[in-house]
Amino acid sequence: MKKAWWKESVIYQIYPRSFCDSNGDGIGDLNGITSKLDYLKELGIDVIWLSPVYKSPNDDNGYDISDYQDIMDEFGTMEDYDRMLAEAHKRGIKIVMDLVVNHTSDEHRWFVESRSSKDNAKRDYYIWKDPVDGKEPNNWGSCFSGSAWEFDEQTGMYYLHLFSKKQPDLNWENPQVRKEVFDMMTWWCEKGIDGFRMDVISMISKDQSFPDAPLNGGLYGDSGKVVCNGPRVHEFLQEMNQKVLSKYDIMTVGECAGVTIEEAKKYANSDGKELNMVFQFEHVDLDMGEHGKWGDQRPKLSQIKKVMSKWQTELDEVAWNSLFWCNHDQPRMLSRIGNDSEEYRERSAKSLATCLHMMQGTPYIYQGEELGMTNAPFETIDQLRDIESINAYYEMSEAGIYTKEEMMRFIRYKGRDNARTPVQWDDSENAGFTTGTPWIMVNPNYRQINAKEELARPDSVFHYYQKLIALRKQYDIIVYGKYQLLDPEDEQVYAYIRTLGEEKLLVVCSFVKEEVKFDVPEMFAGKDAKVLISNYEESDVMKNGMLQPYEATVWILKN
Ligand code: TEU
Ligand code: CA
Repeated sequence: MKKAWWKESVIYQIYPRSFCDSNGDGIGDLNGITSKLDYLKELGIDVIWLSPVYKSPNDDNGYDISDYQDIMDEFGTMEDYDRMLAEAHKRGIKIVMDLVVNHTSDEHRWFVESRSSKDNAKRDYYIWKDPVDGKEPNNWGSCFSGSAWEFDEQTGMYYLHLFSKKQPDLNWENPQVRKEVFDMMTWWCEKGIDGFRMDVISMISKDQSFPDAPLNGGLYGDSGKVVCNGPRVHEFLQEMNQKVLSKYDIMTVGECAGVTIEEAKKYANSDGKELNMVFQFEHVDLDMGEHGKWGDQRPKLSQIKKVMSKWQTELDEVAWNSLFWCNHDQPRMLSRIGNDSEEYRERSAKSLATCLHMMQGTPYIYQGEELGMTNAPFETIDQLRDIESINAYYEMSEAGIYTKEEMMRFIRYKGRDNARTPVQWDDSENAGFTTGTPWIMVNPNYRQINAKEELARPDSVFHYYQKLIALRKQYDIIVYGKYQLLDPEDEQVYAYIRTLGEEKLLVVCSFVKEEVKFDVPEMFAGKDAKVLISNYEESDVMKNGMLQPYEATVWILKN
């Protein structure tokens, strides 16, 4: 397999609003990030993926961009940005920017012009349609509730917005739009950034017949089903690759909602014509309810294993996987499929981490995951900040699909704000995140769970992550080895083998609080396998085949 720096890197995602506030206004900012670079260096990560920091009216926390070449007021200035980039590079840390080009903000000057008249030169930068029988052009729903079409009085036409109505979709069919986007990307590359994470890049090419979408139990058509992996998406990405990406030594990861294995082999093919890797979402979409995202049924471990293993084996040698449990759109995995109780939180966090970080692909850590941060106990709707949760709460309850109480329960389990509570730095007021009033509540468990405490204790979750990251750099087998799942039907233990040449790795992670039996595979039984890492001081597995609660242990065997 071809080696590459981005295959051997560990990436850390920063959601700037919630990371660290340097000036007491309650909002995380760039200088806050700069002040924590030494912390990240100590953790050992190689790359930061920075969620959007561009100018934005913040309808969707920066994913609605009004100027791609300027910095959001609350986050600081371009000078602050340049300093952060330089300080990161000084420490050998790379920075990957979030590229949000499926849509802009409705306050972007392109849209302001586009909506001004039917014959404006930028009219065709966005997707405008006449009403059909006085109504929306088709049944598409927005990912943030309601119709995906907004009627604009001024010209009597609808524009498309797959997300909020303040996020109009760009018209990628227009070569001028593509040129603007590519020029903007080049500008950032010339500045010296190290790559792009591409927001909903699988949605940029729309079927020009704009067909209705299946209803799937919703009030509107499930537009995701018809806009993902559209007819020209690969053509557009190949053009982007030729005109921009191929000219720089950068990494790219496409956020590809609705991606299948077959599609991923195109997006992230090792021939390098499009992107380096994709984010797929099958493993975090297993707990979808009857009406899409909202529900609180935990997925079964066997389902998770099936999905993860499919991606591990099918992309092997053809494309490259990204590995993640958490991001700013997902609840904390520790609360979702792990155990966040006081008694088992740490073991469970380490078990989840081991399970993911020993796989083939590039691992992503979401801020606070390395501290074992958990979901937050949101009780009332006014504690929430996320447009997705707030809109869904009202839409679902008003339509009589779920009660408000049910929606609050689902939001507590799955809402995006779980990931967006401030990073817990220490046990002082507001977890040391800000000296002011935080823009979103701090998780009250910060007195127990915080970076200061984690850094001081050698057996903490933080130090465990540090070790996992270091191991990946020491052992090629962790990065490149072949993956083979053991016991697919077992609902308690996730175990697999990695192989590279003569070397073998055995990864065994318990997902339960009971002691459970594990059958050591023959190739390891009675052999002189060395423990690489474990969340217990001693493992009994090789002695009597018993796993302790949430035990995770990895053995290496060199023939
Ligand atoms: O997310 C795309 C996306 O598919 C989400 O709407 C996802 O379905 C949802 O968050 C799951 O709860 C990206 C960004 O990651 C997200 O933060 C933005 O809100 C969205 O695009 C629009 O830019
Ligand atoms: Ca601030």
